[in-house]
Amino acid sequence: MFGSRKNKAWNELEKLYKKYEQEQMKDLFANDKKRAEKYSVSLENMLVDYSKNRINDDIMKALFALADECKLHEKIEDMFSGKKINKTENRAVLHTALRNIQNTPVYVNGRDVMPQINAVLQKMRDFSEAVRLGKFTGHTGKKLTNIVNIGIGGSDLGPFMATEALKSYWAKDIKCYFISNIDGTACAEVLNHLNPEETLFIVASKTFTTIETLTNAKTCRKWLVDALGEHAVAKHFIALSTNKEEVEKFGINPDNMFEFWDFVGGRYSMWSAIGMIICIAIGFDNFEKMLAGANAMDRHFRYTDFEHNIPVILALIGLWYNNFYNVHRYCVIPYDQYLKYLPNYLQQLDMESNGKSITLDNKKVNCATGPVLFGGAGTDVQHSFFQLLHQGTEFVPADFVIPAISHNEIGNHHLILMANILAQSEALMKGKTVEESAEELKKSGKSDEEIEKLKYYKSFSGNRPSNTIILRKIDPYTLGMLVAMYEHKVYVQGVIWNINSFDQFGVELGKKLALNILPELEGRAAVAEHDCSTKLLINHINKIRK
Ligand code: G6Q
Repeated sequence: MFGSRKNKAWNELEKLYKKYEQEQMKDLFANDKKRAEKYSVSLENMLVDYSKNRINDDIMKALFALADECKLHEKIEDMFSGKKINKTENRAVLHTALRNIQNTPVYVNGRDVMPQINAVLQKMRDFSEAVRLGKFTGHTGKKLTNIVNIGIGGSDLGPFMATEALKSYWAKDIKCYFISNIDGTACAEVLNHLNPEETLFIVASKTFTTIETLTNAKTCRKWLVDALGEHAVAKHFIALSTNKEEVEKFGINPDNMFEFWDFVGGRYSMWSAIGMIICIAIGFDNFEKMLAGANAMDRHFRYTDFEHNIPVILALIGLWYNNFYNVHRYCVIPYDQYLKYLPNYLQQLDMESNGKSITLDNKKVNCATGPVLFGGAGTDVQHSFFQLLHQGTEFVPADFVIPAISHNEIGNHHLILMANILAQSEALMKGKTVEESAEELKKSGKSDEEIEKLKYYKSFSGNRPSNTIILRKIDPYTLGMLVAMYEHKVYVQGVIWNINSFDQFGVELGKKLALNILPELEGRAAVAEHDCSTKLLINHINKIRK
């Protein structure tokens, strides 16, 4: 039994796909000098140009009709107002309340959540300022200048991406480190460089039961205790969690715990206490600016009609390729070194949220859901996977993101960077015909024979879509806007596919199986019944390690 969307607008879009599939973007541009104006939208200093997509008015109209038929307005309201839209876990989804700077009440189970959110924000302000000012010191009285976030998944990727993105706002004497992987190398490589007297460990775990984080935290704790003694723990360890009991069991004083709640999903949690390392690095005032930027995007998303709504437009265009062109992949290319971890962050946000096959009505989906997302910083990636973007057999929709002003305006670096991003999206859209390629070869003095040999290799099909997102500068406010834009885009797609974007049971299966295999590797249990491949691999590893 299938249960996703195959409604009137969907059928209309299927027809439009057949009708317009061969349409060339370069013709659309040639025939409409105002196309870019028509298909671009802005919010404050952010401009989103979506004109280089395989769309026209009929298609956009049908996409907006699809959003209407899926009751998107209502679903947006459901999220903001605290309805339990995470149905499989019976939870509200309120990352937007974490940045609700208007402080309007938001109710969960009849209780306004804003007072508790504000109280934790105040506690975060006090603590981060105390660390930055050297008022909260280490056990031996030294300033805590090495800040280590121990967390994984949602408790790592957001804070890591944002802290790196805002590096030019870091306090001069503070350095930030991240330990996520259970691989001992992750711990060793960070601890090797640090002086325990100056190191603060932030154990970031919503559940406080995640094996990677707890194992890493125990290793760091031992490292600290070996150097400074048991009493030092209170001055060098804090916890960010929803689970007070487990935090206490681990030996962290509840006074050093910063709380958040089950209505904050892991991958949506960098706005909560999970953002502590961001606060310490850039200061609470800047952290608040990041919240304000996200809030500006929240209000835009909630109150703007779909025709001018950035997350809605991006979601619908993504869906157009995913479900009608059957292109189940897309890439995000930030042209800014500080944003280099944005694709890693978005991989989790998008793929963990929408990599689902069962609808909210408990049926199997009847259309493709979340696409594969990849990316990397431009121009680096132009010299790796862009070959496939330009000349591979299938197109990959791309988001190009760039600030107009760099934090490091050295010589003409930034102008070259911007020239590249613009050239790439133009080249992908226009392509180069075989005739143009032959003409170019002729002009460069090639013989007829050489032209024949090379003209196909040097031609480009073009008609490859992209969005270009221009920001003013990567500052905390702008970063907040950008991340919230992607969060909402993912939600819109989830609504249309009728899936729950807020659970992640797929991630949990592997965690459980690993717990069964661990004793077999430790020699505490005989190798049990597995498939013969897993058994062979376990036996082989055990033999080598003997
Ligand atoms: C995110 C997921 C997942 C989670 C990690 C860490 O949405 O739930 O990535 O963040 O598994 O979980 P803890 O924060 O509970 O350690």
